[in-house]
Amino acid sequence: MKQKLAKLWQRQRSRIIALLFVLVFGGLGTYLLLESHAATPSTGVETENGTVSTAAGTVNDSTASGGKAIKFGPGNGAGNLVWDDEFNGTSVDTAKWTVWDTTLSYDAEYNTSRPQNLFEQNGILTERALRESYGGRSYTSAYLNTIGKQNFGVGYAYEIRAKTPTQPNTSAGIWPAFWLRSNETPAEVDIGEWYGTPQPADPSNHSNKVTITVHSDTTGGTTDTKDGYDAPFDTLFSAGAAPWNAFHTYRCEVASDGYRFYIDGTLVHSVLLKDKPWIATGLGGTWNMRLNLQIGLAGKWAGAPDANTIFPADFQVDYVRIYKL
Ligand SMILES: [Ca+2]
Repeated sequence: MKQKLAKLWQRQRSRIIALLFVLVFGGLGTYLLLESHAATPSTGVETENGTVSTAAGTVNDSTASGGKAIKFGPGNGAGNLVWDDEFNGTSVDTAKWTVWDTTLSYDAEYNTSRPQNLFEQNGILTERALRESYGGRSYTSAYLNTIGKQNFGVGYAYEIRAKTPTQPNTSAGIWPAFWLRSNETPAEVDIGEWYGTPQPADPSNHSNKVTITVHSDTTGGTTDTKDGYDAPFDTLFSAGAAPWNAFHTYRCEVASDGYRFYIDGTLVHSVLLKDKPWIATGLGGTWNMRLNLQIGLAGKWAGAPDANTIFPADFQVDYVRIYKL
């Protein structure tokens, strides 16, 4: 038997090695394929590291997301890309965004389009909040919206990849947000809001969390019904990849049965029609996007900056993308 095996080995050595190679690496390849191709992304979509991907696969996002590989699949890259801004230019694309030069009644900053407050560089859009006297306000910042320039409805996913400035103890009053406002109804969907140090006006303490909220009515009346969820930083992100240190993806899928929220491809919250029938109004409409870095007012939501708040505070955005589901 031993001799037969030895002869077989001598005659067929190369074939046996080749067979073993196919078994081991073929199996591994199939495993990786199944593991990483939960859904096929659009081809030609820019990957997380800024190069163009023409094939489905796992994106190694080692520099930006604390070493975690990000998988394509539901909640991260699923669907067909129908609208995007990768921020590869040198100024904001005003065909896609309106840049407000204005104050707003519910926050403390003057929003400007000046390069001090808003710039695009190396594929990143930066909204920069400053502590300075300007137009009667003590702070300046930036506010982008897509009103009248993009109006998708149900059946789309809205995704941002961003680094947010709020962090413990040094960001009171800093309030970046990526959100949707209905074009037809008073409904609002906050895909992500990030609050600084807790303020007296915020007894539930939204700091150190990603705050996700669906509102029925944010016109300022008392009729607002809302569903909120605070996703805590410490359970979402590893210590080296806190949201002020690393880019992460935040996504909302607006489907006919409700809203699903994902962070770095993981489903963290759902607000579904079967549980919350009041969301029907918003789901019947279309949406514009808001991308802004507000500064809170004393005694009001988000609160005001204090002596420890670090300026400039930068809200950095790698991309905003809309996918058809
Ligand atoms: Ca980019």
